[in-house]
Amino acid sequence: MGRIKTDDDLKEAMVEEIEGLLVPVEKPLRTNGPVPFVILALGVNGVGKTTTIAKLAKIFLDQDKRVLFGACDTFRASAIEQLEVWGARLGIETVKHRHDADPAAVAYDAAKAARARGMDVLILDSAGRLHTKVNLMEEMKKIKRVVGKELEGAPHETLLVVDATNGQNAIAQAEKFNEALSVTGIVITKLDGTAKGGFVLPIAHSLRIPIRYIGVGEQMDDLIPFRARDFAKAMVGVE
Ligand SMILES: Nc1nc2c(ncn2[C@@H]2O[C@H](COP(=O)(O)OP(=O)(O)O)[C@@H](O)[C@H]2O)c(=O)[nH]1
Ligand SMILES: [Mg+2]
Repeated sequence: MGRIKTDDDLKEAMVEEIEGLLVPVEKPLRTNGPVPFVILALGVNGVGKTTTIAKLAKIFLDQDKRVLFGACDTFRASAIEQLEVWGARLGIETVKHRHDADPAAVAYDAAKAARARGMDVLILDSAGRLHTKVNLMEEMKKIKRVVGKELEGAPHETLLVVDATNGQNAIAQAEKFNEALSVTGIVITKLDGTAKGGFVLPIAHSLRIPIRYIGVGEQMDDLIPFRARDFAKAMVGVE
């Protein structure tokens, strides 16, 4: 500790300490490989799944990839519509069924369509309601099984979306979803507000799930790759 003489020294030491904890989970999402590459977005209601899907799609479109959406949140009619609206803005088609349809059936059709139409990336939205009759985790497992049968190795990314403003609750969500569904990547949304995202430290330390992106707003371009050093600096509050 001899080298810490000023506030700035202390802050830099803290940044380095936190950065060291976060570096192991700084693993960018790579969608090159399996075609179509299938991403299943998971997370409880309101965390920002659908918005994040649109932002991700924008990133892939900018890489000249062909993207398809699957509207597997059939629980609310408005959820299907919301995804379609984003799709229309981006020029992306959405495979959908009726409201209340079996989400796995939508996933199946979307997987088939993605292959038939030569898509590079298929992104599946999903419902996030907990505590209802149909067990959410079982429903998500069924989606995974169905797409896995249709496309080898799919879903290639089981992406959990958590909301930074949920703090400790986000840790519980990560544990629960990971236990049931083997999460392969995390997106942390709403870091444009006052939330500092301190909850990622235990996630990084004990779950060791890669953090792919962070959401910093409600618009299409507000998704940036997770960088351990930048995140640590924001947590400590240094430029
Ligand atoms: N400020 C902010 N709002 C976000 C962010 N991501 C999503 N939202 C907002 O959070 C709300 C819920 O998003 P939505 O995508 O519908 O969540 P879902 O229920 O998980 O699909 C919407 O009002 C979004 O605009 C973010 O990174 N920052
Ligand atoms: Mg949604």
